Amino acid sequence: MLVIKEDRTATMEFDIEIIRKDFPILSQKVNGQPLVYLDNAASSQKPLAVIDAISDYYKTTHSNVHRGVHYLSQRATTAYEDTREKVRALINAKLDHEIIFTRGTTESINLLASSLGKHQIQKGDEIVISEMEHHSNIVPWQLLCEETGAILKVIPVNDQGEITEESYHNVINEKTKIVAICHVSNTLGTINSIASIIEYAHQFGALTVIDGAQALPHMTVDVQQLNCDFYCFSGHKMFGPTGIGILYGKEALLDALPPYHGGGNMIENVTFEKTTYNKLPHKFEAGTPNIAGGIGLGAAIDYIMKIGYEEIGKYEDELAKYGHEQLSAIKNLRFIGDATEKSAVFSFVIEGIHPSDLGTILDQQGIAVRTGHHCTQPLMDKFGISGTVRASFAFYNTIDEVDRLVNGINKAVAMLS
Ligand code: 7TS
Repeated sequence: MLVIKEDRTATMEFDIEIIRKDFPILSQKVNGQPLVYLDNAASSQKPLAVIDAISDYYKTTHSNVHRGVHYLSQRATTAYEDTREKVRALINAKLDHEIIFTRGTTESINLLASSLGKHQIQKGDEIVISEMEHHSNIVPWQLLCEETGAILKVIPVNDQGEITEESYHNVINEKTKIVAICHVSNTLGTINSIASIIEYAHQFGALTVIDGAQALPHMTVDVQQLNCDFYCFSGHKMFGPTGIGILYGKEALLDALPPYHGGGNMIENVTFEKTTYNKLPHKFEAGTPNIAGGIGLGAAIDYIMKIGYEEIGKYEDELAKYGHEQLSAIKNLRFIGDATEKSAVFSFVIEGIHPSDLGTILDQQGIAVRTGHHCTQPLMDKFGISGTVRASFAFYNTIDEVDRLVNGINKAVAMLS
């Protein structure tokens, strides 16, 4: 039953059959079997509401934004800017212009590394990341270190795939200028205690950059409560389109940063002698943006809010609990990452079986998992493996699909052993 409350929060008695009908891609067969899509950490599927919003935009509204006086341009601008407000409300930012549209988490972090680098980082400064970061929260900081002579410091994770307070405190000191950490690990599923990580970083005057790519699809994020300086995420992992993402930053910090890309829309006035820049958020949004992507992201946010994070969380917790129990019963299966606070992501290896062989046989049964290093090669090195099989769940997955996965693995093991 659907009950839309006025404040658009928790609204639906979670009916998985109704929800699955919203995602047309899920009802197809793959290799003769009903698709089981368990690659949500790489990218999640899109509800009709998102697909229709993009299609309707191109059918009725398309025009370039921000520049036109004519009807379509104003309509497109309004629709695009509505999403900025929806994102602000979603993450409880104070101001609309603290929300910068980017292409995704990767671009958001590169923007920061570039602009902070020009502005605030000097030789000998320290930038702290963790061992569980995605390559997109490693390489931009390495590039910055190469350019400036800053030093990259890494917080190790323990055998369960957690950052302990002690290991974190050991790498922070007065030289730390930036702490860049994921909210939720894409490989381990670990949910980091970012509120206390942020609080401790601030005691040393360091800026905090949170990679929230794997958080927004599953849980409420409140940037004011977290008190993070910057927070980054991608639309396509939260049921929205590819090619659109968000950089949130505190107003004063964004104001102080130099622009990232130069071009149209980001300027106030241009002469050959000197250019002055537009105000926030446009200063960081050069060129024609991904308008349809922005509008699609707005529809994805509406969709998430219609179900409510509370309902999503409760349902995914059940999936995770059942998945953990069932996978644990498979002989010779070893979880990579078994944190106490964990999302519905299972990375594992099975003794004597190569992850890609297992993934291929699962695919033959219509089950989509990801195999490999998941863009976390240093983490694979820490665990002494080259890759894992990763099954990552979303709220449209079912208990039945956990069973299909477990049966599929057992079948693969019988074939490969
Ligand atoms: N940070 C985390 C924690 C991620 O999981 C990813 C993508 C990114 C950053 C980069 O996001 P993008 O949208 O800019 O590409 N993670 C994955 C994954 O786990 N498998 O494929 C992409």
